Amino acid sequence: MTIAERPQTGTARPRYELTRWERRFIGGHIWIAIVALGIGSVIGPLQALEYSNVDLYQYLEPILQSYYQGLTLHGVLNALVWTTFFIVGFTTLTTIVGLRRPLSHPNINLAGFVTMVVGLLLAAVPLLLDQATVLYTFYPPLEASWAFYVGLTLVVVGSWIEGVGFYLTLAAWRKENRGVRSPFVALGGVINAAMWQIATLGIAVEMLTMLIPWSLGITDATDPELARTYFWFTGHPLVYFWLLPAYVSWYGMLPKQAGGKLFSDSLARLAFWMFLIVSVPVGFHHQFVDPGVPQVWKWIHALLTYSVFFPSMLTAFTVIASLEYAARKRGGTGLIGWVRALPWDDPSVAAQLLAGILFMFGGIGGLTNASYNINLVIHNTAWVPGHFHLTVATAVTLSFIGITYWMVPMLTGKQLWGRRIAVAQAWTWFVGMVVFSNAMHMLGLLGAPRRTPLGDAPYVPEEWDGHLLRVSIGGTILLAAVLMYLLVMYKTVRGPKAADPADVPDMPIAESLRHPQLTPVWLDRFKPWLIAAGILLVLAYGPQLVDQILNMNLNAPGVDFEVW
Ligand code: HAS
Ligand code: CU
Repeated sequence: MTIAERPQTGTARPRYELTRWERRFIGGHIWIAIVALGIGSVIGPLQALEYSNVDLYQYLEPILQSYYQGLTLHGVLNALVWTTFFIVGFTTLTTIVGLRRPLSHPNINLAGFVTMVVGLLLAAVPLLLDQATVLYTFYPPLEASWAFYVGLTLVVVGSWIEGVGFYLTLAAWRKENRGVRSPFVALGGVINAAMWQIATLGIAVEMLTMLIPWSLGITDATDPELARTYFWFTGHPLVYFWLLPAYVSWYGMLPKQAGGKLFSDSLARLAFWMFLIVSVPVGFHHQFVDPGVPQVWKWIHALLTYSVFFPSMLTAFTVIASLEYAARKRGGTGLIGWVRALPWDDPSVAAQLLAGILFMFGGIGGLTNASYNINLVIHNTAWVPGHFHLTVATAVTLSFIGITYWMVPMLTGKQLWGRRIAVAQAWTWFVGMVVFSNAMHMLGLLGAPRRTPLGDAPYVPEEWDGHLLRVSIGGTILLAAVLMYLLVMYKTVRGPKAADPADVPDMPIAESLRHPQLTPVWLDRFKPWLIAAGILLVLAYGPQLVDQILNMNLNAPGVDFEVW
């Protein structure tokens, strides 16, 4: 048998049956994620309505003290909790089913999960008590209770521990399958876990050496500039930590769901390795206006940001080629007409296609942000939330929602409830986000600041009016989309078990057009990429970081929003 005739690793049938423990363990992550998304997203429209002077916060006073407490909960629950718990749960699934073997050290993964949950509970207390109203970036000198910092640190540490569980499982698989290329769906998640461990070193140092001692009163002032540098060391790659699981699905699953194959296994891997190398050393593109960072480092990071743009361009090309292949197989024709032949009636596919379409615009906005001189126009304006609602809140979140449309039925042994409502849910999200994010981008260009309840601000120029209203309308449409999603999930989980096990979806795994065994071996090895990542990181961050540490100025006392 030639290589090309061998069944592709990870795609072979029969279905890989998860144990009851595995289903419950993964399900635990996903359940927490969806609850966080549910609460976090319902708060979003409160902010959007504030833009047209509809103040619902006044009715929520005993629960939410202020716009900023709501904004903090919205950002933390959606951007940090929903994403992290979903990603770790999903990666557990792709590791197990992708490799067709159990976790090699399930107790390590369990310990990681428990640590994440303890951290979440600890952070939730001050968040709810209005003692951590510091927004999701928690920039000092805004100061939160120590429990918030310790809690978030534990969530990150827990995700590291689970990451170790993934490497050990992949290593065990490799030992059992010498010479065989690792299945892409499993490898992608493990590369993301490795990238995350490098990336979160920044926030770990920030927490341990600055924020935790400061919030405990061990030091009485802090250095906001150094804290920002540590934060963005992690904060930028954080966005790719969110994005890469969606890419695992777009490359490794969506082509199969659409009825086709992955156009190129090699390009998929190359994109992931590039993310491992260039995701981290670009953080200064969030600090273009920071006075404490010299211009030369800002230029270097601006240039490196263009290089991290590249693997997403590779992705656009490869994923769209895979989709075109699928659509033409289904009888689609025409230069663009083939798009209609994709299975738009499958909610999981529709959600991910719509997520991808909006990501094209989010990506263009990203390039705008990264351009040092143009960034000065949009920085700290409503443009920025416009950008990240296309990226994390659509490309990522709507893709994850699409994934849950097969994953939750798979984990619970049930059929998806309300397929048509789920399709409508994806479209509602899409429409709501088009209205919302376009208005936010426009407001940003007109100079409207971000993180500000604009409706009742004394200085609102007339030309903002229509856009402010569109923000509120978009937010309300999004609220409908969130509620539809929660309804579909609730009804699915509460529904009866599928009578025929064949009706329960399996994890879709796309075959590659060209056998993965023909993928060059250097695209299947961690070592060279990890070394390259380390070297680039030291070159791009080392000197400036050392300079800021040596010149540390602990001179900013803490403030909270009450004082503001
Ligand atoms: Fe960003 C600010 C630059 C991507 C998230 N970004 C943010 C913030 C967040 C965020 C949360 O350089 C705000 C942080 C804060 O609170 O201050 N961003 C970029 C660049 C990219 C980028 C260059 N961002 C993301 C992603 C995010 C995200 C992804 C979340 C997941 N961003 C910036 C900069 C700032 C910034 C500056 C600072 C702004 C400031 O001044 O504060 C690139 O990685 C984007 C590359 C993307 C593409 C698009 C490729 C298209 C694809 C779609 C294919 C289509 C399909 C569908 C599959 C090149 C892959 C086909 C469908 C059919 C029907 C056929
Ligand atoms: Cu960034």
